[in-house]
Amino acid sequence: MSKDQTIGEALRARGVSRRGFLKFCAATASMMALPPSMVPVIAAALEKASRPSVIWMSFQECTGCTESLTRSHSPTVEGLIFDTISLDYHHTLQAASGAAAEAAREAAMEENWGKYILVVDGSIPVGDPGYSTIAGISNMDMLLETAAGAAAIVSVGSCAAFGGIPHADPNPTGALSVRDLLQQYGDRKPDTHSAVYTAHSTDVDVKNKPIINVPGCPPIPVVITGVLAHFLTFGTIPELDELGRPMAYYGKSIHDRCYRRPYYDKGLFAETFDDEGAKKGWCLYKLGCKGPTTYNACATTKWNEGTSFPIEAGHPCLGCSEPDFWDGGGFYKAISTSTEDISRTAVYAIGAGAAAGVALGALNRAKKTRAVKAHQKVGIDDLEKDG
Ligand code: FSX
Repeated sequence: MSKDQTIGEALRARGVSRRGFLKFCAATASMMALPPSMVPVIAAALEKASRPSVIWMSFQECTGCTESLTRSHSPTVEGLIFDTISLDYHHTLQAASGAAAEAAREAAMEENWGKYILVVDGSIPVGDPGYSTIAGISNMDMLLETAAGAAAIVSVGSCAAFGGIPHADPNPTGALSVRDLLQQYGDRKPDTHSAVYTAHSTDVDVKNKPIINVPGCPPIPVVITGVLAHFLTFGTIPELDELGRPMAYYGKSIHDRCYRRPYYDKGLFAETFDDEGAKKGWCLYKLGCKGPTTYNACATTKWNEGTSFPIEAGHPCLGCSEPDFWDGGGFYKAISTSTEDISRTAVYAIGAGAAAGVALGALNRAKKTRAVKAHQKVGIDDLEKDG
Protein backbone atom coordinates (compact mmCIF):
# COMPACT_ATOMS: atom_id res chain seq x y z
CA MET A 1 0.00 0.00 0.00
CA SER A 2 1.39 3.38 -0.99
CA LYS A 3 2.06 5.79 1.84
CA ASP A 4 0.67 8.58 -0.33
CA GLN A 5 -2.79 7.02 -0.59
CA THR A 6 -5.59 8.44 1.46
CA ILE A 7 -7.38 5.97 3.70
CA GLY A 8 -10.38 6.01 1.35
CA GLU A 9 -8.14 5.18 -1.61
CA ALA A 10 -6.31 2.50 0.33
CA LEU A 11 -9.54 0.77 1.37
CA ARG A 12 -10.88 0.86 -2.19
CA ALA A 13 -7.60 -0.60 -3.44
CA ARG A 14 -8.16 -3.45 -0.97
CA GLY A 15 -11.55 -4.11 -2.52
CA VAL A 16 -13.59 -2.54 0.29
CA SER A 17 -16.93 -1.40 -1.18
CA ARG A 18 -18.68 1.89 -0.39
CA ARG A 19 -21.07 -0.08 1.79
CA GLY A 20 -18.16 -1.79 3.52
CA PHE A 21 -16.46 1.57 3.99
CA LEU A 22 -19.57 3.01 5.67
CA LYS A 23 -19.79 -0.04 7.91
CA PHE A 24 -16.17 0.58 8.80
CA CYS A 25 -17.03 4.22 9.62
CA ALA A 26 -19.99 3.12 11.76
CA ALA A 27 -17.74 0.73 13.65
CA THR A 28 -15.16 3.49 14.04
CA ALA A 29 -17.86 5.80 15.48
CA SER A 30 -18.83 3.05 17.86
CA MET A 31 -15.20 2.54 18.88
CA MET A 32 -14.89 6.22 19.65
CA ALA A 33 -18.22 6.13 21.54
CA LEU A 34 -19.69 8.66 19.09
CA PRO A 35 -23.35 8.73 18.00
CA PRO A 36 -24.45 7.29 14.61
CA SER A 37 -25.03 10.85 13.38
CA MET A 38 -21.24 11.21 13.25
CA VAL A 39 -20.83 8.44 10.66
CA PRO A 40 -21.03 10.76 7.59
CA VAL A 41 -18.55 13.13 9.24
CA ILE A 42 -16.16 10.26 9.87
CA ALA A 43 -16.64 8.98 6.32
CA ALA A 44 -15.81 12.38 4.84
CA ALA A 45 -12.76 12.77 7.08
CA LEU A 46 -11.38 9.27 6.48
CA GLU A 47 -11.92 9.58 2.74
CA LYS A 48 -9.35 12.36 2.71
CA ALA A 49 -7.12 11.41 5.64
CA SER A 50 -3.60 10.32 4.87
CA ARG A 51 -2.02 7.38 6.62
CA PRO A 52 -0.07 8.56 9.64
CA SER A 53 3.28 7.09 10.46
CA VAL A 54 3.27 5.26 13.79
CA ILE A 55 6.43 4.40 15.69
CA TRP A 56 5.74 1.91 18.49
CA MET A 57 8.35 1.30 21.17
CA SER A 58 8.30 -1.21 24.03
CA PHE A 59 10.33 -0.76 27.19
CA GLN A 60 9.91 -2.46 30.61
CA GLU A 61 6.78 -4.54 30.09
CA CYS A 62 5.53 -8.10 29.63
CA THR A 63 4.35 -7.76 25.99
CA GLY A 64 0.80 -8.18 27.26
CA CYS A 65 -0.25 -4.94 25.61
CA THR A 66 0.81 -6.08 22.15
CA GLU A 67 -0.57 -9.55 22.88
CA SER A 68 -3.88 -7.95 23.75
CA LEU A 69 -3.90 -6.05 20.49
CA THR A 70 -3.05 -9.06 18.37
CA ARG A 71 -5.77 -11.19 20.00
CA SER A 72 -8.32 -9.43 17.85
CA HIS A 73 -8.97 -11.75 14.94
CA SER A 74 -8.85 -10.80 11.31
CA PRO A 75 -10.70 -9.39 9.54
CA THR A 76 -11.63 -6.91 12.20
CA VAL A 77 -12.04 -3.21 12.48
CA GLU A 78 -8.78 -3.24 14.35
CA GLY A 79 -7.14 -4.95 11.42
CA LEU A 80 -8.48 -2.36 9.04
CA ILE A 81 -7.27 0.44 11.25
CA PHE A 82 -3.85 -1.09 11.33
CA ASP A 83 -3.89 -1.47 7.58
CA THR A 84 -4.67 2.19 7.32
CA ILE A 85 -1.83 3.49 9.40
CA SER A 86 1.81 3.10 8.51
CA LEU A 87 3.21 1.07 11.38
CA ASP A 88 6.85 1.83 10.61
CA TYR A 89 8.53 0.43 13.69
CA HIS A 90 7.33 -1.99 16.34
CA HIS A 91 9.76 -3.93 18.50
CA THR A 92 7.60 -7.03 18.64
CA LEU A 93 5.74 -7.09 15.33
CA GLN A 94 8.32 -5.80 12.86
CA ALA A 95 10.03 -8.23 10.51
CA ALA A 96 13.27 -6.26 10.45
CA SER A 97 15.90 -6.77 13.12
CA GLY A 98 19.21 -5.28 14.19
CA ALA A 99 20.54 -2.38 12.17
CA ALA A 100 17.70 -2.64 9.64
CA ALA A 101 15.12 -2.13 12.38
CA GLU A 102 16.85 0.95 13.71
CA ALA A 103 17.24 2.26 10.16
CA ALA A 104 13.45 1.93 9.78
CA ARG A 105 12.94 4.07 12.88
CA GLU A 106 15.36 6.70 11.60
CA ALA A 107 13.68 6.72 8.19
CA ALA A 108 10.22 7.12 9.69
CA MET A 109 11.47 9.97 11.90
CA GLU A 110 13.15 11.70 8.98
CA GLU A 111 10.18 11.44 6.63
CA ASN A 112 7.59 12.43 9.21
CA TRP A 113 9.38 14.70 11.69
CA GLY A 114 6.78 16.55 13.76
CA LYS A 115 3.92 14.46 12.38
CA TYR A 116 4.27 10.86 13.47
CA ILE A 117 2.42 9.26 16.36
CA LEU A 118 4.65 7.68 18.97
CA VAL A 119 3.09 4.74 20.81
CA VAL A 120 4.93 3.52 23.89
CA ASP A 121 4.27 0.51 26.06
CA GLY A 122 6.31 -0.22 29.15
CA SER A 123 7.96 1.99 31.74
CA ILE A 124 11.42 3.54 31.60
CA PRO A 125 14.18 2.72 34.12
CA VAL A 126 16.11 5.69 35.45
CA GLY A 127 17.84 3.95 38.39
CA ASP A 128 20.46 2.95 35.83
CA PRO A 129 19.59 3.60 32.18
CA GLY A 130 21.67 0.52 31.35
CA TYR A 131 19.04 -1.73 32.94
CA SER A 132 17.18 -1.79 29.64
CA THR A 133 18.66 -1.01 26.25
CA ILE A 134 17.66 -1.61 22.64
CA ALA A 135 20.28 -1.60 19.91
CA GLY A 136 22.68 -0.30 22.54
CA ILE A 137 20.47 2.73 23.23
CA SER A 138 19.00 3.17 26.71
CA ASN A 139 15.22 3.30 26.95
CA MET A 140 15.49 6.85 28.27
CA ASP A 141 17.55 8.09 25.33
CA MET A 142 15.43 6.27 22.77
CA LEU A 143 12.28 7.80 24.22
CA LEU A 144 13.73 11.32 24.45
CA GLU A 145 15.01 11.36 20.88
CA THR A 146 11.93 9.74 19.34
CA ALA A 147 9.47 11.83 21.36
CA ALA A 148 11.18 14.96 20.06
CA GLY A 149 9.75 14.46 16.56
CA ALA A 150 6.33 13.12 17.54
CA ALA A 151 3.09 15.02 17.02
CA ALA A 152 1.64 13.23 20.02
CA ILE A 153 2.39 10.26 22.25
CA VAL A 154 0.07 7.42 23.18
CA SER A 155 1.12 5.63 26.37
CA VAL A 156 -0.38 2.16 26.01
CA GLY A 157 -0.76 0.07 29.15
CA SER A 158 -0.46 0.92 32.82
CA CYS A 159 3.34 0.60 32.70
CA ALA A 160 3.72 3.41 30.17
CA ALA A 161 0.84 5.44 31.58
CA PHE A 162 1.58 5.19 35.31
CA GLY A 163 4.72 3.04 35.79
CA GLY A 164 2.73 -0.17 36.27
CA ILE A 165 4.22 -3.33 37.70
CA PRO A 166 7.89 -2.29 37.19
CA HIS A 167 7.11 0.81 39.27
CA ALA A 168 5.56 -1.26 42.09
CA ASP A 169 7.20 -1.08 45.49
CA PRO A 170 10.23 -1.28 45.84
CA ASN A 171 10.65 -0.21 42.21
CA PRO A 172 14.14 -1.69 41.80
CA THR A 173 14.86 -0.07 38.44
CA GLY A 174 13.54 3.40 39.27
CA ALA A 175 10.79 2.91 36.67
CA LEU A 176 8.89 5.98 35.49
CA SER A 177 5.87 6.48 33.28
CA VAL A 178 6.31 8.23 29.94
CA ARG A 179 4.77 11.44 31.27
CA ASP A 180 6.96 11.48 34.40
CA LEU A 181 10.07 10.69 32.40
CA LEU A 182 9.48 13.54 29.98
CA GLN A 183 8.61 15.93 32.79
CA GLN A 184 11.66 15.06 34.88
CA TYR A 185 14.24 14.47 32.14
CA GLY A 186 12.84 16.43 29.21
CA ASP A 187 15.62 19.03 29.40
CA ARG A 188 18.32 16.41 29.20
CA LYS A 189 20.01 15.96 25.84
CA PRO A 190 19.98 12.26 25.05
CA ASP A 191 23.16 10.39 24.33
CA THR A 192 22.10 9.86 20.78
CA HIS A 193 23.53 8.43 17.61
CA SER A 194 20.51 9.55 15.64
CA ALA A 195 21.42 11.91 12.82
CA VAL A 196 17.73 12.76 12.45
CA TYR A 197 17.43 13.83 16.07
CA THR A 198 20.69 15.80 15.89
CA ALA A 199 19.45 17.63 12.79
CA HIS A 200 16.09 18.60 14.29
CA SER A 201 16.39 18.73 18.04
CA THR A 202 17.26 22.35 18.74
CA ASP A 203 13.70 23.71 18.92
CA VAL A 204 11.93 20.80 20.59
CA ASP A 205 10.05 20.94 23.88
CA VAL A 206 9.36 17.33 24.77
CA LYS A 207 7.95 18.28 28.18
CA ASN A 208 4.82 19.61 26.55
CA LYS A 209 4.14 16.91 23.99
CA PRO A 210 0.48 15.88 24.06
CA ILE A 211 0.21 12.51 25.81
CA ILE A 212 -2.80 10.21 25.86
CA ASN A 213 -2.77 7.54 28.54
CA VAL A 214 -4.46 4.25 27.64
CA PRO A 215 -3.97 2.26 30.86
CA GLY A 216 -4.94 -1.30 31.68
CA CYS A 217 -2.74 -4.30 32.30
CA PRO A 218 -3.24 -4.87 29.48
CA PRO A 219 -5.59 -2.31 27.90
CA ILE A 220 -8.65 -3.31 25.87
CA PRO A 221 -7.61 -3.62 22.19
CA VAL A 222 -10.54 -1.62 20.86
CA VAL A 223 -9.64 1.23 23.20
CA ILE A 224 -6.13 1.39 21.73
CA THR A 225 -7.44 1.38 18.18
CA GLY A 226 -10.25 3.80 19.09
CA VAL A 227 -7.69 6.38 20.19
CA LEU A 228 -5.74 5.94 16.95
CA ALA A 229 -9.01 6.18 15.00
CA HIS A 230 -9.71 9.48 16.69
CA PHE A 231 -6.36 10.81 15.43
CA LEU A 232 -7.03 9.54 11.95
CA THR A 233 -10.46 11.09 11.82
CA PHE A 234 -10.18 14.41 13.59
CA GLY A 235 -6.45 15.10 13.91
CA THR A 236 -7.01 15.87 17.57
CA ILE A 237 -6.56 14.09 20.83
CA PRO A 238 -9.80 13.02 22.46
CA GLU A 239 -11.28 14.48 25.62
CA LEU A 240 -9.14 13.37 28.55
CA ASP A 241 -9.71 13.01 32.28
CA GLU A 242 -7.34 14.35 34.92
CA LEU A 243 -5.13 11.28 34.50
CA GLY A 244 -4.83 11.81 30.76
CA ARG A 245 -7.24 8.98 29.85
CA PRO A 246 -9.84 9.33 27.06
CA MET A 247 -13.20 10.11 28.65
CA ALA A 248 -15.05 8.01 26.09
CA TYR A 249 -13.59 4.87 27.61
CA TYR A 250 -12.50 5.87 31.12
CA GLY A 251 -15.25 8.34 31.98
CA LYS A 252 -17.27 5.93 34.12
CA SER A 253 -16.31 3.38 36.72
CA ILE A 254 -16.56 -0.37 36.23
CA HIS A 255 -19.02 -0.25 39.13
CA ASP A 256 -21.31 2.20 37.33
CA ARG A 257 -21.63 -0.11 34.34
CA CYS A 258 -21.41 -3.52 36.03
CA TYR A 259 -24.24 -5.97 35.41
CA ARG A 260 -23.84 -7.13 39.06
CA ARG A 261 -24.54 -3.59 40.32
CA PRO A 262 -28.18 -4.32 41.25
CA TYR A 263 -26.93 -6.90 43.78
CA TYR A 264 -24.60 -4.31 45.29
CA ASP A 265 -27.47 -1.86 45.55
CA LYS A 266 -29.55 -4.50 47.36
CA GLY A 267 -26.68 -5.44 49.69
CA LEU A 268 -26.30 -8.95 48.24
CA PHE A 269 -22.64 -9.99 48.29
CA ALA A 270 -20.66 -13.16 47.68
CA GLU A 271 -18.64 -13.79 50.84
CA THR A 272 -16.45 -16.55 49.40
CA PHE A 273 -15.72 -17.73 45.88
CA ASP A 274 -17.89 -20.82 46.25
CA ASP A 275 -20.80 -19.79 48.47
CA GLU A 276 -24.41 -19.48 47.38
CA GLY A 277 -23.97 -15.76 46.65
CA ALA A 278 -21.10 -16.48 44.28
CA LYS A 279 -23.19 -19.15 42.53
CA LYS A 280 -26.06 -16.71 42.17
CA GLY A 281 -23.78 -14.06 40.65
CA TRP A 282 -23.99 -11.58 43.52
CA CYS A 283 -21.68 -8.61 43.89
CA LEU A 284 -17.95 -9.36 44.39
CA TYR A 285 -17.25 -6.23 46.44
CA LYS A 286 -16.46 -8.15 49.65
CA LEU A 287 -14.07 -10.38 47.73
CA GLY A 288 -11.96 -7.35 46.86
CA CYS A 289 -13.55 -6.02 43.69
CA LYS A 290 -12.07 -2.61 42.81
CA GLY A 291 -14.87 -1.77 40.39
CA PRO A 292 -16.04 1.23 42.44
CA THR A 293 -12.63 2.93 42.21
CA THR A 294 -11.65 1.80 38.71
CA TYR A 295 -12.40 3.69 35.52
CA ASN A 296 -12.37 1.62 32.35
CA ALA A 297 -14.70 0.20 29.68
CA CYS A 298 -14.37 -3.52 30.54
CA ALA A 299 -18.00 -3.85 31.71
CA THR A 300 -19.38 -2.66 28.37
CA THR A 301 -16.71 -3.26 25.73
CA LYS A 302 -15.60 -6.53 27.34
CA TRP A 303 -12.78 -8.74 26.01
CA ASN A 304 -12.30 -11.36 23.32
CA GLU A 305 -14.62 -9.70 20.85
CA GLY A 306 -17.20 -8.83 23.50
CA THR A 307 -17.31 -12.29 25.05
CA SER A 308 -16.76 -11.54 28.73
CA PHE A 309 -14.73 -9.67 31.32
CA PRO A 310 -13.19 -10.69 34.66
CA ILE A 311 -16.24 -9.92 36.83
CA GLU A 312 -18.45 -11.87 34.45
CA ALA A 313 -16.05 -14.80 34.89
CA GLY A 314 -16.51 -14.56 38.67
CA HIS A 315 -13.32 -12.71 39.58
CA PRO A 316 -13.12 -9.29 41.25
CA CYS A 317 -11.77 -6.37 39.26
CA LEU A 318 -8.10 -5.76 40.17
CA GLY A 319 -8.23 -2.08 39.25
CA CYS A 320 -5.45 -2.45 36.68
CA SER A 321 -6.17 0.82 34.87
CA GLU A 322 -5.56 2.91 38.00
CA PRO A 323 -2.17 4.28 39.15
CA ASP A 324 -0.28 2.01 41.59
CA PHE A 325 -2.90 -0.71 41.38
CA TRP A 326 -0.27 -3.30 42.32
CA ASP A 327 0.40 -1.56 45.64
CA GLY A 328 -3.24 -0.98 46.48
CA GLY A 329 -3.38 -3.15 49.58
CA GLY A 330 -4.45 -6.54 48.22
CA PHE A 331 -6.44 -7.78 45.25
CA TYR A 332 -8.78 -9.78 47.49
CA LYS A 333 -9.21 -7.19 50.20
CA ALA A 334 -12.41 -5.15 50.13
CA ILE A 335 -12.02 -1.40 49.54
CA SER A 336 -13.77 -0.91 52.86
CA THR A 337 -14.47 -3.66 55.36
CA SER A 338 -16.94 -1.49 57.21
CA THR A 339 -20.29 -3.24 57.04
CA GLU A 340 -21.79 0.11 57.92
CA ASP A 341 -20.35 1.68 54.76
CA ILE A 342 -21.65 -1.18 52.66
CA SER A 343 -25.11 -1.24 54.21
CA ARG A 344 -25.42 2.53 54.01
CA THR A 345 -24.55 2.25 50.35
CA ALA A 346 -27.27 -0.31 49.86
CA VAL A 347 -29.84 1.72 51.77
CA TYR A 348 -28.91 4.82 49.84
CA ALA A 349 -29.21 3.01 46.56
CA ILE A 350 -32.72 1.73 47.19
CA GLY A 351 -33.87 5.19 48.11
CA ALA A 352 -34.76 4.67 51.78
CA GLY A 353 -31.74 6.56 53.03
CA ALA A 354 -31.12 9.17 50.42
CA ALA A 355 -30.48 11.79 53.11
CA ALA A 356 -27.52 9.78 54.34
CA GLY A 357 -26.01 10.10 50.88
CA VAL A 358 -22.77 8.36 51.68
CA ALA A 359 -22.68 5.73 48.96
CA LEU A 360 -19.16 4.49 48.46
CA GLY A 361 -19.45 4.73 44.74
CA ALA A 362 -20.57 8.34 45.02
CA LEU A 363 -17.66 9.11 47.33
CA ASN A 364 -15.21 7.60 44.93
CA ARG A 365 -16.67 9.42 42.01
CA ALA A 366 -16.46 12.68 43.94
CA LYS A 367 -12.78 12.08 44.59
CA LYS A 368 -12.28 11.70 40.89
CA THR A 369 -13.77 14.91 39.65
CA ARG A 370 -13.71 14.79 35.93
CA ALA A 371 -11.45 17.66 34.96
CA VAL A 372 -11.87 17.46 31.26
CA LYS A 373 -9.50 18.82 28.71
CA ALA A 374 -11.22 20.15 25.64
CA HIS A 375 -10.30 18.60 22.34
CA GLN A 376 -6.75 19.69 21.87
CA LYS A 377 -5.28 20.47 18.50
CA VAL A 378 -1.89 18.88 18.30
CA GLY A 379 -0.41 20.43 15.20
CA ILE A 380 -0.74 17.49 12.88
CA ASP A 381 -2.61 19.18 10.09
CA ASP A 382 -0.53 17.44 7.44
CA LEU A 383 -1.19 14.15 9.11
CA GLU A 384 -4.91 14.46 9.43
CA LYS A 385 -5.98 15.44 5.95
CA ASP A 386 -4.33 16.00 2.64
CA GLY A 387 -7.23 17.55 0.80
FE1 FSX B 1 2.59 -3.37 31.40
FE2 FSX B 1 2.26 -3.85 28.60
FE3 FSX B 1 0.74 -4.95 31.95
FE4 FSX B 1 2.22 -6.17 30.38
O1 FSX B 1 3.21 -3.56 27.17
S1 FSX B 1 0.49 -2.80 31.31
S2 FSX B 1 2.93 -5.45 32.43
S3 FSX B 1 0.00 -6.32 30.34
O2 FSX B 1 2.67 -5.58 28.67
O3 FSX B 1 3.12 -2.74 29.71
